[in-house]
Amino acid sequence: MKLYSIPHSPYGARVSALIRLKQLPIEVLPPPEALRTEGFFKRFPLGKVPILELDDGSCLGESWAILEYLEETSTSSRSLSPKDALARARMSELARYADLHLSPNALFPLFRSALAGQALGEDTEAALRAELAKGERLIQARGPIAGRCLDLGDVALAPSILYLELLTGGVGESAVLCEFPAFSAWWQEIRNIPELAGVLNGVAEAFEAFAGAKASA
Ligand SMILES: N[C@@H](CCC(=O)N[C@@H](CS)C(=O)NCC(=O)O)C(=O)O
Repeated sequence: MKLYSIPHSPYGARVSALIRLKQLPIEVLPPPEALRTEGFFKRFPLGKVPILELDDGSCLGESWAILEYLEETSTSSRSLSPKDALARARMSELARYADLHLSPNALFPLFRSALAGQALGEDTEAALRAELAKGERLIQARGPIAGRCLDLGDVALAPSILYLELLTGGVGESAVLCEFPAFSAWWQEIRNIPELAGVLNGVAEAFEAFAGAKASA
């Protein structure tokens, strides 16, 4: 199998992290067609990376679908999905928080402000805190990673928090995240997991290059 992604993609980073955590023999490559071209859309109907190309040549898009597929089908001894149905539902809840709450309501506006070189407006700051407060409650309910198993929910959320840091200029921990103790402690645990730290550091470097290129364009 192959994973097509771009180096600064937070969604691709989720899958790269899973590949490392489970030591899967999947090569991570740039997409074989340029993004947003007719050829890309023809081959990959959703028009986004990451894309997992299976051994029979068929393709699967959407990072969460890819994570679940790899988790279910790989023979790795490391499980990232709890056996208990409620714990599994809470894992998906965290991923959906990242995709349906934190990203659209807070990170995307932050991304637009940061790339335009604008200071954060009051609305953007308020939305960011409101979304982090939601995450704080979810993370508190799940408890520290040390007391349970790292799961796909943690893996899905981690790149979003990296982006929060990059976009708010934090190093190690952004000032705004410090206001949320359970979230902050979770982030420190994530940063201490070598496979995750390796992937996140790679995304941070790629983002700096991407943002630098945008700024000088
Ligand atoms: N919901 C999708 C989001 C994927 C996504 O937005 N990918 C971005 C890169 S981070 C992309 O492909 N952008 C290219 C474009 O929009 O043309 C997922 O979870 O995989």
